Amino acid sequence: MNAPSVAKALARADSQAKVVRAACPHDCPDTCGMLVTVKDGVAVKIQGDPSMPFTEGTLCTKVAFYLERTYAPDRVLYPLRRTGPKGSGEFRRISWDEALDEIAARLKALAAENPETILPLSYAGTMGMVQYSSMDRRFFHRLGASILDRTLCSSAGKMGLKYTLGGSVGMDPERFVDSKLILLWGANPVVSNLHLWSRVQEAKRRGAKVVAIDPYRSLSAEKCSAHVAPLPGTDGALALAMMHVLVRDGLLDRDYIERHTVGFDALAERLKRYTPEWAAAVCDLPVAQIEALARDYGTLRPAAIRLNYGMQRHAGGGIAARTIACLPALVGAWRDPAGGIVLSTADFYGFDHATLERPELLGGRRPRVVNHAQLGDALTSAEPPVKAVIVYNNNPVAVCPDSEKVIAGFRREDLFCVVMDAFLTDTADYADLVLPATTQLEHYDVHKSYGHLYVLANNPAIAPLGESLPNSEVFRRLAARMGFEEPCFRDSDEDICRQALRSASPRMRGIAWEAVKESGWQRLSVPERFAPFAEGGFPTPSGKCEFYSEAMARAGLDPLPFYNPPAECATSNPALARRYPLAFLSPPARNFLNSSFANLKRFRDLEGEPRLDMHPEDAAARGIRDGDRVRVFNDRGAFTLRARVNGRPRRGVVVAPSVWWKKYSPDRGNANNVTSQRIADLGGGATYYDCLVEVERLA
Ligand SMILES: Nc1nc2c(c(=O)[nH]1)N[C@H]1C(S)=C(S)[C@@H](COP(=O)(O)OP(=O)(O)OC[C@H]3O[C@@H](n4cnc5c(=O)[nH]c(N)nc54)[C@H](O)[C@@H]3O)O[C@H]1N2
Ligand SMILES: Nc1nc2c(c(=O)[nH]1)N[C@H]1C(S)=C(S)[C@@H](COP(=O)(O)OP(=O)(O)OC[C@H]3O[C@@H](n4cnc5c(=O)[nH]c(N)nc54)[C@H](O)[C@@H]3O)O[C@H]1N2
Ligand SMILES: [Mo]
Repeated sequence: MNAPSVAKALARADSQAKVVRAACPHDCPDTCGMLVTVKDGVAVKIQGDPSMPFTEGTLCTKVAFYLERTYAPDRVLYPLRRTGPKGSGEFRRISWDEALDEIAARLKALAAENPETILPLSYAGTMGMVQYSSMDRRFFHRLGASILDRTLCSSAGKMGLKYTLGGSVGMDPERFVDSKLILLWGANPVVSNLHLWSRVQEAKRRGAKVVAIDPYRSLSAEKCSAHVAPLPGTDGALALAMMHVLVRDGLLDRDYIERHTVGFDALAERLKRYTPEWAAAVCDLPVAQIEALARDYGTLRPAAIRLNYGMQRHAGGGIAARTIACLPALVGAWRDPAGGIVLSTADFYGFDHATLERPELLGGRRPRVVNHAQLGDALTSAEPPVKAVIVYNNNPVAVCPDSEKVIAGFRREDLFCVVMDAFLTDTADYADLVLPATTQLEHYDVHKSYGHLYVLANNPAIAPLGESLPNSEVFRRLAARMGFEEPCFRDSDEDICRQALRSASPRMRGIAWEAVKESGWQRLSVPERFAPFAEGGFPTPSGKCEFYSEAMARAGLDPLPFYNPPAECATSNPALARRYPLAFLSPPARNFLNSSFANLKRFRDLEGEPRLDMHPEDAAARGIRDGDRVRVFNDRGAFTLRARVNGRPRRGVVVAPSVWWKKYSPDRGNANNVTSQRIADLGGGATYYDCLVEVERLA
């Protein structure tokens, strides 16, 4: 064909193509609107929805290639039964009937004895309400299975904010464009919150000062106006000293404090001991830097804080998040839509979780609760033992801390293990049965976000590949086999979408499934220039920002902010720190999404290989040169990677961007071979970044 006729043919084909409105399912604050072009039943193009105000037509480097994930050659397309030993990854194809019959029979037998021996293992592989937490929750509630406390990511900080602000609420991320001071506190938006980063850059162009607070010179920190690099886990001390300066120098909004906060006098008294000199020693920062940061925070208006979860993955992470969340009320930053703090916006939504999950199906039973961050212990020493796990939306062998224990659990011959996934993950290798899961292009869902204020719909663009099924359908079919007769087990996915949005919350006014499905997205019913707490109205018991928390006092906790140090550091545990002097961080890698995408060659090639960023002095002291193979180790385990002596981490800190699959890593190890199962001070949260190690050069 000549050029004009090719163009004509394409135009004809284009006219037959349809465009489907979808939502990115990944565990990321941006929850993007997507447009999927489908021709002859095949998805041929994916793009950011240009009409969606937060997405603005752009997708990240990962999801822009989501079609490669959906059509990946290593997709699991049929139910599989393991043929080799646990961990071998050897399987043969079986039918759905064979798989489901066997699962139902095994679960029935266990439930007849004690349903608590059954444990669901799911996390955030997809964030859609249907595939994340609906039919599955109903199923396990009805069964009376052990309850999983999903603490891997955000529980500590979430709890800290709840005590202080009343929930996962905060400033509208879209308003960062108008801020004059932005603190990126334990946040690396270039990597993990791209559409906030574009707002931060715009603010910077308009003259804002942007400060990164991070022990690591991240891709974001290197583009900021200033970089403050405290020791990991010392953020609470830094915030206390900033507050000390604000009070000492009278850089306060007395009127806001008077009207919208509780406990200022007690806080001011408490702060006397937290001088900049004290914090300088704790954080290993110059006193002048702390003074300057506090002065900027007390004088530049409006001031916005983007707090992210990195800083709360420490033993003191909950209290640290609570402490930082006190800052905006002291200076009245909440008065302006472009001032305040945001860790998560999730609690602005009023989705009907009770209807989605049906806790009443427990029928008065109160099954034991298993902390996800302590899965290794649960699988190796819980009483009664865990005898069956159903894994979906989760890759625990790669992502849970203290992997050697986790793997010891998954290796147990007497553990019945089902993994539902689109890929043969590190965890799937230990499964007795693997069930093929659909990707986001193949099922319905409805989404909220923890980084903006829109509801999104996901319409299926294509039919399920192979014999893959949505999670909801697997649990629907299992429920039928188990003889669960409650009508909720027959709800369709669209029924569930409808139920999710049925809500009395005023912010959900005018939002219904049929409309969102059509438009793809809808903003919560809040003003465009939303200043949620300009006039107070915090969702705390007092309705105010609680410097003093009565609820904490009642729970036996210190009701005022205080410094809660990491468990693994020189002051908390000097003997450990002598053996393992380096603080180990394993934050998100740019081209992976937790462990998702890490099986796909494109993204592994972009990341290169597992690497350890080091400070030159720490490297030199160990005879390590750039490019050397090194071993990271502590009492919990060890793994191997390539040293990059690039000065990105501050002295005393080493950083391994994560989460790599073990089977694609040297010696089949990753960061979680050294992380611990210790939980944080609040919310039972995981403490991945509270971890001391030593590093040695490999010959
Ligand atoms: N590309 C990509 N995007 C992601 C993810 C991913 O894996 N890849 N993960 C998603 C998920 S699940 C989440 S929860 C979110 C947010 O995920 P977070 O884990 O909050 O990640 P980041 O925003 O990258 O911020 C982490 C930064 O915190 C720093 N940090 C670590 N410890 C401390 C500390 O003690 N104090 C301070 N001040 N800083 C510290 C790290 O050096 C790092 O630069 O990102 C999501 N987005
Ligand atoms: N060392 C270290 N460990 C970490 C972190 C860290 O920073 N450092 N980050 C932690 C954080 S913040 C988080 S949130 C957790 C994340 O832990 P997880 O939520 O387990 O996230 P992923 O590793 O992405 O694994 C999700 C799996 O779900 C699958 N999946 C996706 N969609 C579906 C679906 O519709 N159905 C089914 N059945 N499966 C699906 C994906 O293919 C993938 O294998 O990891 C934690 N682990
Ligand atoms: Mo997370």
